[in-house]
Amino acid sequence: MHGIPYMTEQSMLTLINTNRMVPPIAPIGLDYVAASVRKAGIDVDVLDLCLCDDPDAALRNYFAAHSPELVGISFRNADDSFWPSAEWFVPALAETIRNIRTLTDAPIVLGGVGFSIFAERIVEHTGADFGIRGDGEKAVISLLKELRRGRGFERIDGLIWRQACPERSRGNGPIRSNKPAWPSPLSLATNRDAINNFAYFQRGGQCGVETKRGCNRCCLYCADHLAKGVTLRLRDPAEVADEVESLIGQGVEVLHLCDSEFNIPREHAYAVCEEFVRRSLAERVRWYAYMAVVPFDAELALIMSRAGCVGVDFTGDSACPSMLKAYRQSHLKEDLASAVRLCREHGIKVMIDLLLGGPGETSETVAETIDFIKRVEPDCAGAALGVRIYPGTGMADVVAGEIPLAGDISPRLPAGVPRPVAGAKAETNPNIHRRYDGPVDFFRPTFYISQALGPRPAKLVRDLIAGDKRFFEPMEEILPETATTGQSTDHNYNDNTELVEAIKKGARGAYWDILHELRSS
Ligand code: B12
Repeated sequence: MHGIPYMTEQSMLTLINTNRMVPPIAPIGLDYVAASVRKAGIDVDVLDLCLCDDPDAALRNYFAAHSPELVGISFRNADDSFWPSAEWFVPALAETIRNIRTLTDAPIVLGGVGFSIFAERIVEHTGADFGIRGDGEKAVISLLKELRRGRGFERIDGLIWRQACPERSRGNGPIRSNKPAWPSPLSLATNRDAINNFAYFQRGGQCGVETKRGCNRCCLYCADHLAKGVTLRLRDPAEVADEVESLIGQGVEVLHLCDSEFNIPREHAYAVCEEFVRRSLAERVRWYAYMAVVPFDAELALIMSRAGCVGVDFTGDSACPSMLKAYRQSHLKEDLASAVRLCREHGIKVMIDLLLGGPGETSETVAETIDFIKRVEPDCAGAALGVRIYPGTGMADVVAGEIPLAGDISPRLPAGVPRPVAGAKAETNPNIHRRYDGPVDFFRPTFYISQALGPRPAKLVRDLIAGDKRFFEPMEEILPETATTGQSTDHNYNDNTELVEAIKKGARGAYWDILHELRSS
């Protein structure tokens, strides 16, 4: 628990961070939610299981001394979204909830990005009483009020709840789901003192800040609209800078922005940087961002570097025109080259994230991408293989065979590869990769790898990379004939001990930057 010692007998809300993946990432969502609840005059405790050596003991000790009215659990990653590891975290969440049920009678509400993507399914699967899809700051306050007063759950934005069943104390009827509100403009507390951010900086190498929420793009595979909404909800740049100063005051020297794409919209990114420059923040903090390849220009690159930006991870996806079209990206391969050049000119390190294996990918399109990336020379490139198929995304539609692809991919498939058939069953779809049996269920880690890449797609990609150290390569699937015990070569940050050790020895920064330094030295 952070900040509040074991003194209060009665807290109104207890927030629990369940994400124990290492290197650890600070539960920024809980920080914002706790601040908002406190501002409303409601007592709140934060029990951070990530910073506890023994989470079971921490839970036991905490609930032996406290009787909250509501327990809120943050669930950031439903799975690691990485093939071939495909680790699913929902069973562990269900286990934690079962454990908490033995310690308290308080109702349990879930929230977080991973939760929001699969909200109803997770409530159903784990037996939680409630969930909040989307922003938690206001919704959780409304839930506390309704629990005390009218139980008018249909009034709470984004709430997933079980309709009451008269004969049972807990609502056990059908699961109901309210629409999230996506508040705009977005204003958040800036104190960031509900969790121990400095401990995360020491163990995780960086901390996070949001400059906005939501994304108005419609990339084929992306699930952001489910958790953050489709409208851009901007924060006042001065508020963002205040928050950065709070984190600096806590000893944090490196940040990773938590926007899906910092440069959308460009004007807002520019305004945030201007405010950072006005306050000379670059002298005290350096930061990294995820960005779209466009819009990006010399003026933005210049102000970003003056504002303290030291590294950008671009959503490149591919450098092959037909794949960029299939993924519904608005950039061209030439834009990738320009983005890398601009970063170089302004002293910003650059990573390009690739997404290989999507609908229509062939060995030729992969070769075209890898060859182009080699020529434009970013500091590094993440060659992720396999697209996580999320429900409610274009990928799910593609698999269901319900809508045609943006680009007509069929003619590109080599002879002998079956064409996607409208209405074809997912179970017989040869592009689907998963590690579970039974019906295909996108709730569980399910990936798309174009079967045109053959029986050993990871080997194909690795062969094309041909040992170029700038690339994070996909690990080969662990098949008996291909199993290796060698060191990881990918950029999966799920329980990445290589990173943990480097951070222990003093490395700080975005994980790709730390890994790149390690692997190139
Ligand atoms: C930035 C980011 C990163 C950065 C983090 C940098 C940092 N210092 O924080 C880096 C690059 C390190 C990273 C790593 C990973 N990430 Co990431 N990341 C993101 C990103 C873009 C933002 C997350 C974030 O901080 N949002 C801001 C906070 C404030 O929002 P929030 O957590 O949702 O909280 C709000 C609500 O959810 C709610 N809420 C939160 N908790 C609670 C609790 C209660 C009780 C309530 C009521 C409400 C509530 O209220 C909050 C405020 O409104 C998201 C995508 C996105 N747009 O969200 C992916 C995302 C979360 N990451 C994802 C993944 C998979 C990972 C990795 C596992 C990848 C990997 N295999 O290496 C690792 C995990 C690292 C770890 N240790 O946990 C996935 C998760 C998908 C899934 N299947 O669950 C996402 C959604 C991206 C994606 N679509 O693939 N990530």
